[in-house]
Amino acid sequence: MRIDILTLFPGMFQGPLSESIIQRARERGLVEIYVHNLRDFAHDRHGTVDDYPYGGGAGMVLRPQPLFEAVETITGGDSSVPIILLTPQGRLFRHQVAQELAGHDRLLLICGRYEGVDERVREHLVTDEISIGDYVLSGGEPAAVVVVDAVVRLLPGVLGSKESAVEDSHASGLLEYPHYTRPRVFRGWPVPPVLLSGNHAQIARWRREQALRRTMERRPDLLETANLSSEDKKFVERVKRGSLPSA
Ligand code: J9T
Repeated sequence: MRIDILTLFPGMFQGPLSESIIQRARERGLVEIYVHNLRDFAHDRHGTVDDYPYGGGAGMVLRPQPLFEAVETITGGDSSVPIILLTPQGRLFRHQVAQELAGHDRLLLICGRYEGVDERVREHLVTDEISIGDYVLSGGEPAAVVVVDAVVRLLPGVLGSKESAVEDSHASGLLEYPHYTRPRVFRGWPVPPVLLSGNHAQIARWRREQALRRTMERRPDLLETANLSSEDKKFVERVKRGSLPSA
């Protein structure tokens, strides 16, 4: 996959996209990431990319010209490349959206500024608008990093079998079960004995039940759309009726 990022602050990507799993994926040629400075597409010497809002008001608005020309140059007119604006007004970024984006050969992410982007960019240039949650950021850059990370880890070959994305929280539609490592007892707090039992069927069942309980408690909305077996559903009903002790 190739990902292009259009931003006024290329420096904000240097650290986050050059470490850990993303860096490893880049080194192995599984993803190419190019960060472009929007100012390079301005026409004047000062690299002006914003202007005052018509009708008045606070803040500046990103002008359409640099954005249109940058996108046209970067895509070379290929209309199959999704042009994604990161904005609090976009559709909510969830696992399903990450999966959908991971299915494309290329993505172009545009980082907007908090003040705004000329509406003609939304209407005639952008093909998708994504929000990473119900809060405002100073710019779309941190949101672009979130999208790149979530998408890259879904690309074939990026994760090894041990870190497989299939088992990730949200891939299953449920929150993850609790994890423990050594020591067996830390400051008097023991690891649940079932995990030391060596009984793999019992461990798998305990983990599933923990994931179900945790999702019920913290994100009951996820339970509505999760893929539940008839055994899962029976367990959820028993917990709801209070016929099981709390974990
Ligand atoms: C300027 O961009 C934002 O404030 C932004 C972008 C994507 N998601 C958000 N929740 C905010």
